[in-house]
Amino acid sequence: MKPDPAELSRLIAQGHKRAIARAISIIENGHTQARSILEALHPRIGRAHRIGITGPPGVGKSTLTNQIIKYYRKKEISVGVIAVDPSSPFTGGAILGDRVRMQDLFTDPGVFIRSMATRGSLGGLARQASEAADVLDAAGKDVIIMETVGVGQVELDIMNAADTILVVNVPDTGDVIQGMKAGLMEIGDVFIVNKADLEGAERMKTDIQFVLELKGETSGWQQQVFLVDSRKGTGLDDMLTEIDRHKNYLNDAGEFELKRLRRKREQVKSMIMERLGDVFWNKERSELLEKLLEKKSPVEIVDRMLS
Ligand SMILES: Nc1nc2c(ncn2[C@@H]2O[C@H](COP(=O)(O)OP(=O)(O)OP(=O)(O)O)[C@@H](O)[C@H]2O)c(=O)[nH]1
Ligand SMILES: [Mg+2]
Repeated sequence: MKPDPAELSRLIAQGHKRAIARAISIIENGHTQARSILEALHPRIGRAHRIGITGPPGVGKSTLTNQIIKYYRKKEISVGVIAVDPSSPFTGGAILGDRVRMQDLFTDPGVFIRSMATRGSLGGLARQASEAADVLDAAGKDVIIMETVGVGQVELDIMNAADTILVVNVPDTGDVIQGMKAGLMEIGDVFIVNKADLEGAERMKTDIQFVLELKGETSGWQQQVFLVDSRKGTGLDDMLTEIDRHKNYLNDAGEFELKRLRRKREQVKSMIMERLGDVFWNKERSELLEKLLEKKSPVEIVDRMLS
């Protein structure tokens, strides 16, 4: 059955869980239908506060996400979660563990949790995750959490879709400078040393603070480090207050709007690339490519095909 984009969008706007799931699957599978759905949803996109959570594997991002969801739900703020795992070609694995832990939240109509994994090319994943967040935004979720594991380029791209970025570390993450090299120090708005119950947490906090001070303040926002025990829930209040404070800062500084425009700009560019590709690769050109492959270098083929 082909869902009618208009009907699907209507259901999404009502927060219908199955319709949301359906739309995200369509986006994930790269169907051209995704275009009409996103187009129909467009007037409703742009309200949500998008929080990105990133950091090395196993630092407690999902446990923290769980706590953040509970905090917002107590305030009757609705939450959407997208857990992205760029390293796994299948949906499941580590995220299945998250699902079990988050089980009590699945029945809450104010919460929607979805995991996304790469299907082949990593290139499309960041855009798909961003579009999935758009769907949740249109569905009326007040807060959208995007959790992604790792420290690579794809993760940084995914974090581009967030308004507020939390960078999570643990006492034994090792070299803070490593995280700095990976670009995490640059992108983080709020730094968290999770597993504060473990030895060396204070030290880790001081190390990160030191690096942040070295770097200096580059915008109007001074990043701070918070010690948290996500399992017991200690240290969460200060961190959550900081997240809200960052949201207010973005609003006051006009950055919320700038980020929204930046996302839109990237989306347009990406869509143009995609459509140009669709138009370009007709039957004739595809056949010509096959013919040239054996004899010519890539540059020669490109020059010939674009001439
Ligand atoms: N001691 C301690 N353990 C914690 C804390 N927070 C989370 N953990 C444990 O750390 C392990 C990993 O937690 P997750 O929340 O799955 O970590 P994650 O960063 O989401 O992991 P990936 O998504 O696989 O990268 C689990 O066994 C948690 O129970 C904490 O504050 N203290
Ligand atoms: Mg996780």
